[in-house]
Amino acid sequence: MPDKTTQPSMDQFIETLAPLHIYPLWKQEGLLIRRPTTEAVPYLWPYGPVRERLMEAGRLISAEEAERRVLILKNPGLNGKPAATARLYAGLQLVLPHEIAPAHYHSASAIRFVVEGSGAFTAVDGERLIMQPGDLVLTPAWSVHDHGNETDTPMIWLDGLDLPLVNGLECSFFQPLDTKAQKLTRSDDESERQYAYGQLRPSWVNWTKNYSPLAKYPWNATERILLDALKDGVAGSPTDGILFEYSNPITGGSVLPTMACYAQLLPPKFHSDAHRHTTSAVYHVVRGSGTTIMDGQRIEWNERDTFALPGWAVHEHINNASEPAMLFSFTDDPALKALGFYQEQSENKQG
Ligand code: 1HN
Repeated sequence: MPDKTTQPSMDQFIETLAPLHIYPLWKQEGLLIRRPTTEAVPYLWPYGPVRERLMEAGRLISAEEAERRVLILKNPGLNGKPAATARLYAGLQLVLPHEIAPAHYHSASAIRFVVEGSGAFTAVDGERLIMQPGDLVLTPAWSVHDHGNETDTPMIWLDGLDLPLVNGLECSFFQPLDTKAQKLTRSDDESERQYAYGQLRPSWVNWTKNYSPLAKYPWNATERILLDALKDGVAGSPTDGILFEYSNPITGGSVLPTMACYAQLLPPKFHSDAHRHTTSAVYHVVRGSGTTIMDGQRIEWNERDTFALPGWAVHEHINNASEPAMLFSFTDDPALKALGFYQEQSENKQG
């Protein structure tokens, strides 16, 4: 038996550890957590007031001066961190007529979902992608990209990046180019003509990159697929309705290694089952209006609003209208799935 009189107390013992930067595991809190917890909260950014501030920013600073004229959608639970969920960044970007946003590249991956305007472009690795509302544009990790608007109308899109994840992993690199606009090496929308229809693959290309070779997913094709499924009366998924994933035409998998994108149609009078998954998501309302209940909180959404679904939050979607509703979303599914951290659970309805 140890001699209690000469034995130091536990508190005294722990005090002696600090100078050595060691600590007893049996006293450590918050290390092994029973289930996912997040500081992020369910939250909606209504389009009207955000758009108003974005246009005001347009009067205060040029796209070139700002490099990117963006209002970041900051989740109010994340203490000012530039993130919509713990692992996803979102922002709304404005490019006014005859502006450019200069070329750069980074190790973070990005997606753009066009909200308004018509005909401005993003150039990605030598290819200009001419953008229309609802188009999805990829700027994968390390790809050189710049934006330009040679039209007479403002262009606004939603940016989605994996930056909180990349920064959390301490793997961020960023490099501006010496020239403002990159050299174009391909025809405008070339990848769309080669890949967007999904039935044929250019035989001369040996695509080995870990992201989709299709840089732009045009809305007209996406919308047709959603509406045809509705017309066909497909049931879709009980938790998500008619949900399609934007896919890499080479692998059939996600468009980017860290983020997946989805187009979703909620049929009229649809009330989904509730579920939760470890992945977090940012939703953007393309058409219609409805309600998403997240951890018991009802979020009412309308066209062009954006909302955040924190990881592991129980959620269900409701469309009470007589018209279909359409949602775009991006998530961190592929990152979590690659690491074996994807978990899903069905739950009882909350409302
Ligand atoms: C970025 O490169 C863009 O290229 C937009 O439009 C937003 C936010 C953080 C880091 C890089 C863009 C960004 C970004």
